[in-house]
Amino acid sequence: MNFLQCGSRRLDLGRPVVMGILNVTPDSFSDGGRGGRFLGPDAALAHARRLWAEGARIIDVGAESTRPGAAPVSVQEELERMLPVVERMAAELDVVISIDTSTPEVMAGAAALGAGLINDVRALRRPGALAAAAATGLPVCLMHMQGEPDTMQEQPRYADIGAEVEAFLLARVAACEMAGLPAERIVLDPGFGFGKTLAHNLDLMASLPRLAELGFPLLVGVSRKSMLGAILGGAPVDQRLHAGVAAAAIAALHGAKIIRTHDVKATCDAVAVAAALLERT
Ligand code: PT1
Repeated sequence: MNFLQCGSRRLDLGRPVVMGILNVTPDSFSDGGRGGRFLGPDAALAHARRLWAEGARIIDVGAESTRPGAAPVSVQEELERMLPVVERMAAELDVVISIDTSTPEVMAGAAALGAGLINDVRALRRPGALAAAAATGLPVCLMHMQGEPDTMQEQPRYADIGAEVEAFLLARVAACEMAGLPAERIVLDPGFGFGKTLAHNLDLMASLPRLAELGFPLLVGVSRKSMLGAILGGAPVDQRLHAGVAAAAIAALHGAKIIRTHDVKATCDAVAVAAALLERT
């Protein structure tokens, strides 16, 4: 039972795996806002090959930035950025293709071209998303977010973040089951940095073992995020590698099964240390 059937590809989650990030947005936060880095399918494919060679077993393709302050993109633009890249990846790489999208049309289109996992930071709350995701037959990652990306960091508030995130995620699991998307196809993600202060993110990291006990594979993404910059006393995005690797090891040790990162090689090594420890207990 320790695997996820991702379309034609089977993902073994007996030990934690690394998901590499492939942005096909012009404004990805981690390239310092220079933009345009992985826009076209050729450049995207070259980067995907590198993520795979470094050890990523899932590649998460995103055409809409969801970092704090990001503006929404049109459905048309998202489709035009995402679909050609998914099509080429499915033909040329033996990797699980995850699509980072909240858009029903993108879910349907990318699934038809060979995507293996739907990663939705809005946990299928957009109109039509539950039905579209269920119809693909693919597994989905349901993530917790308070608010929407453009304003979520303005006033995040929780009484008990661990309990609230758990209640939200379980409510989304119930909505999935009602829509014909069974629990065996569900991955959960507490959503680090999505409507959370540093203290909230740290409390959430400490609650990972409890979330893992719900019995769903947990996905964690902390790579290069501002929580790491804050811990380091204001480190800019290009100075957060080591903190991100440390946080990935801690998340894996606390039960995360999928670690989402820009820095695949270093994160694979960190996860291997956590996995070695986990196998002794
Ligand atoms: C994530 C995630 C994601 N993160 C999943 N998908 C992003 N499942 C995109 C900051 O504080 O954690 N899980 N898709 C990127 N989002 C952010 C959020 C980027 C916060 C940066 C920050 O700097």
